[in-house]
Amino acid sequence: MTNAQRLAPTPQGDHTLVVIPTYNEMETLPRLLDEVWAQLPAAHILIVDDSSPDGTGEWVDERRAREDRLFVLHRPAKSGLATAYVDGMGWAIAHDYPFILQMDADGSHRPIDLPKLLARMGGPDQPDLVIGSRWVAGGRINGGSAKRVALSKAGNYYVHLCLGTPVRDATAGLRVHRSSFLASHGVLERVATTGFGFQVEMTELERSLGAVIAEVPITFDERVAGESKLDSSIFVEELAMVTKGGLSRLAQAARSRFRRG
Ligand SMILES: Nc1nc2c(ncn2[C@@H]2O[C@H](COP(=O)(O)OP(=O)(O)OP(=O)(O)O)[C@@H](O)[C@H]2O)c(=O)[nH]1
Ligand SMILES: [Mg+2]
Repeated sequence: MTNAQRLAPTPQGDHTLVVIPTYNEMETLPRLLDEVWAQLPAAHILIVDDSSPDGTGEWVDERRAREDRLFVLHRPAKSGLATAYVDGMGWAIAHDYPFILQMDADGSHRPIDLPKLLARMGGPDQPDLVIGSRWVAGGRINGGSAKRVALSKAGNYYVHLCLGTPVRDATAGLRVHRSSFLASHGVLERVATTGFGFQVEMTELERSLGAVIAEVPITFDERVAGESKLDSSIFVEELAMVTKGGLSRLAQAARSRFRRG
């Protein structure tokens, strides 16, 4: 066991890199960083910015000049949430952070929930993945339109039906990953999605590779400002991926029934 594997996260954020992908999040990011550090003063934060036209990346460069807990990956063009996370998590592993906390920049994920996620990561069952869940007891969506609630519920039901994923919120975007698990199983190299299907794909990859998964309740707030980057092509990609996974599960079950005779 390496040193990094023996370390436990602390509720202050020691040994933890918070990865935040951004595309035009100037309205929310400055306040968010202060709120994250108010909860996790020891955490480092990595922003993965895709040359946001609103200047988010330049703002991060300026803030970095007087903040040694802040890092940035500048990418030349908008390339999707999935590759932003893959690049950010790869950076975390390369820089020896034992725990990677992923969160959105738009105010949907409450910094006040973060110590709870890290505390769970340090639990006796040593989870490899902790999901901030809207759909376990105590979790909820605050101010969500009926459409948002229905989409999240239906999405999770469909994921469960097709893939059998045994978690309540497989589409959640607030999570903590154990770096040693991601690195030793080459999880990031296996990611195929480009958009929001990423959350479901990561859950399925980690589960199928034997990860111990825990869920803790969180309150998810509707985006507080700025514009959504979620469009229908991303939704279609996720739907296609889950359906394909479901069909291959059915085919596998049929093959093993056939073999048993
Ligand atoms: N670097 C990068 N970040 C992205 C990209 N697309 C989305 N993001 C960021 O990923 C996070 C989640 O995106 P959102 O647009 O909030 O997606 P959502 O939460 O499903 O949709 P909303 O209803 O608008 O909240 C935000 O911090 C975005 O700025 C991208 O292509 N590149
Ligand atoms: Mg959002």
